Amino acid sequence: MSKLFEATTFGPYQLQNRIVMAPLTRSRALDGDIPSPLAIEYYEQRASAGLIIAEATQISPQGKGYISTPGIYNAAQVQAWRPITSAVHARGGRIFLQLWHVGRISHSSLQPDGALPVAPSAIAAQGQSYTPEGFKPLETPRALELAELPGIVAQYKHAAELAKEAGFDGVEVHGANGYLLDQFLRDGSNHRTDAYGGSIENRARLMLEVVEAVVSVWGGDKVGIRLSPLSPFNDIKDSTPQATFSYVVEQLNRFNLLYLHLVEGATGGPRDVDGGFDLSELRRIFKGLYIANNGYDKAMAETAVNEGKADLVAFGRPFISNPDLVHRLATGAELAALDPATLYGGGAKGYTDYPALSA
Ligand code: 8OZ
Repeated sequence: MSKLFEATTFGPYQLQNRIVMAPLTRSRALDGDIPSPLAIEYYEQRASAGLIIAEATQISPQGKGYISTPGIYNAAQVQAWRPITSAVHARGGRIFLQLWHVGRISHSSLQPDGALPVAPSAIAAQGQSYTPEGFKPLETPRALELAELPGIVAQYKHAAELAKEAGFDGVEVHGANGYLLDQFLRDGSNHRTDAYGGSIENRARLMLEVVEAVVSVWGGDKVGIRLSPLSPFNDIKDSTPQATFSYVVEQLNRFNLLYLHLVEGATGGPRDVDGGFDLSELRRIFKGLYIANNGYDKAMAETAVNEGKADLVAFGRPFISNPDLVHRLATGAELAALDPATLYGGGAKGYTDYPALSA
């Protein structure tokens, strides 16, 4: 057997294997951004992953951008997350929570008091928002005031504290896929002229302050970050991605983070995207563990781990339709196809009813 299936040390934890369940938005949360009770069984079924990174979870009502995504900003949400983390632990698994603020990838119909979504600058992303009234174009967001930024950092810190109360083993800062922290980082979406815009140092400031705040709650050895340097997802653009991301990753070393998790291509799309970008440079700079993601199959994952190109490999979509993905990969069993119609929203169908082979 290859290293992929062997137990491994992960900061203070021992994982069953090097296979990670990637964070996956499934849009089954209840009113009040309460995780669905179905999520207990859903995550429990997938607990043979070495690590589960639970779905992107908004740190505040303002951080929400899609219907039926869960939150981690109040006591009712903590109560609903607890049986989820317990169920995973009872199966010998580990589970982190992904902390999320969507920034401009939202719509006033999803925001408190119908306010505009917030962002570094009043620049709309091209795209659609799935609102309670169906698809609508993304709106031009309101640029956050300088005086509001400490409040954003405080939202992340509060969410990190609640994630601890909810029994998670750690947290992942969602710095990827064109959401708020990525919007600040990139010069396509950040035209600010204050200390949070302009130079790469300034554009990276909010992300680094957020990481510092989250690390103050958890310690660096229980915090990871996800970045997507090559992904055009959510209309994100940067004129100098190599310089931007090399700087950020070098600065992240200050916090002795547990891991860096990269989407190695277009989110949910091809690995092979143009950009003249050398991802291995980021690997070289970063001092913690590396989780590789995007379009891996068994052979690619084994090669990456055996050659030391990745410490762990995160699988997304294959985990949706294969709750026992680790077993299937280990034995070479066929993988079940997923039903795109039940990806987002609804109930148990396409969520907890994909069978394991051994069932
Ligand atoms: C797909 C649909 C909705 C959200 C991400 C949280 O890209 C997401 C997401 C993906 O990180």
